[in-house]
Amino acid sequence: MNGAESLVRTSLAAGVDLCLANPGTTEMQLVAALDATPGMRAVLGLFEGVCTGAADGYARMTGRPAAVLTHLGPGFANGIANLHNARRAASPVVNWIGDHATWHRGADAPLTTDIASLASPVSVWLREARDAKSLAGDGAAAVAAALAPPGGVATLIVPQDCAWEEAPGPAAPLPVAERPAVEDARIADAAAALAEGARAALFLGGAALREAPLRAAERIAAATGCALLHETFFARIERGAGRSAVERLPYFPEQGAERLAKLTRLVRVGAREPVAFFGYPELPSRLCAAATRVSALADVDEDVAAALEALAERVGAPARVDVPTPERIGPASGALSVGALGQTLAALQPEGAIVVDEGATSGLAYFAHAAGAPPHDCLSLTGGAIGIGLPAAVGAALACPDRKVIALQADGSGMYTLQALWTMARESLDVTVVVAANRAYRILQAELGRAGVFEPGPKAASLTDLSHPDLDWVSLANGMGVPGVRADSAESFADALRRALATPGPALIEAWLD
Ligand SMILES: Cc1ncc(C[n+]2csc(CCOP(=O)(O)OP(=O)(O)O)c2C)c(N)n1
Repeated sequence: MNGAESLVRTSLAAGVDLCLANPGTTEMQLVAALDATPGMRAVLGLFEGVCTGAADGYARMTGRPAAVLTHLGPGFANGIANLHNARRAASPVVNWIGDHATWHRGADAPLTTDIASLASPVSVWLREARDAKSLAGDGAAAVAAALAPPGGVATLIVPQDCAWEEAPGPAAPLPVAERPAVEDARIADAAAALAEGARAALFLGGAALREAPLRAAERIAAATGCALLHETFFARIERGAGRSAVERLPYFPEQGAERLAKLTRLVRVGAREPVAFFGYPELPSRLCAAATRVSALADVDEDVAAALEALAERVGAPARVDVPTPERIGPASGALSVGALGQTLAALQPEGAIVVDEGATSGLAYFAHAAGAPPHDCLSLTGGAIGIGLPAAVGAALACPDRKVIALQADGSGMYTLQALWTMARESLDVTVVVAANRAYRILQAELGRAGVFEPGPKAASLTDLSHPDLDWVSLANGMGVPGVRADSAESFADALRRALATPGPALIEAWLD
């Protein structure tokens, strides 16, 4: 077999059974190797950012990497923004980037690029294959590196001669590192911190936001009176009725700092210390007050779940606590406001839904309402690079074909990677897309105000407005094979949503906001 086939077979044996691809000439041997390897699924994305965002969504739901196949520096570069989000989500992803044959690089042909310099900022591991014989081993190392806690982006650059030359065969999978256990001193320190009661908080993120560790956190709170907060932008949280309703740290720095102001201790659990999303004049980067002592029970790459269990035991937590479920109110009526949209979506979403929230300013009301919705997962924008929502929904649907995926999608962000709709149609993915059509970069209009621009000039107004022409999401969806419908009242939105949720396959609702 050639090097390409040895790489693909090795990766499949190591648990990678999905390749999200946008290939070119330098990847033709790899493309053929996908066919030569039964069990490896290949899915085409019509823009590389769709492939990388889908790999992120897939990893968040499976804990396993997909392979992303892209074409030299320029193709790969189109996927970087969503790899940045994947990096922030600690999602395992394996990049295979095709490159010119080793001996052709010196010719400086048109697509020649310094791929490593593009890939290194988003990669925890980066290697350039040297020859066909070692390519399989490189592939095994890439998978192990992506899976090393807490998970990351591993990039393998594959010069085309390494793919086409003879290889000895696949390599064996490599062992994957375990999450290290937290030493006892940190459990003891956290227990001492929580003796401060309501003036202490557990700050939860990453692996702590799953059902079991959150339950342990609730037990700890019941025993100590500490507050429970979670990071504003999380990779994945398991929430809804019967599950812990931890409080989300507010986005704006003034509100975040105010929430944290009275704490004497903040104990991080799978989360980094909270900082302001942006720097503003007169505001500090850190959100915690200077007097607040910040410590770690467990860092993002450590065994967060076991640490919480050990802490629960240390503080004598009750064996179980019943968390009150917020009331689930019915669908809204009347005008289709952001609040009505969130209320209606939370009222109708089915049990087990995976909600990809890139709703931006239209997502906050939904998130509050959804605490009372049936148990579900919610994925958010971890790295601030907009354009993850629709691709991540593709990845989540590929990961979990038996669950309904709902993409709550702000219109401006959706336009970055709307090609994902085509992949939803082609792969018959069960995704209901709700486009929050406010026809503006609303958050930037708010940020203009924060910058002291209360009466934007014509240029500032035009650069934050999405009308003239209005986007027609129904036509955009239909043009990519996804049935689309517009709703302009709470009632018509509820009707459209009921229909979409009851019908398998992709559908798009353009929620024309007031
Ligand atoms: C890749 C990338 N490009 C640009 C930005 C800057 N940016 C942040 S929010 C935003 C507009 C968001 O508009 P929309 O998605 O419609 O949500 P809304 O604010 O209207 O709720 C832009 C352009 C960004 N965060 N990431």
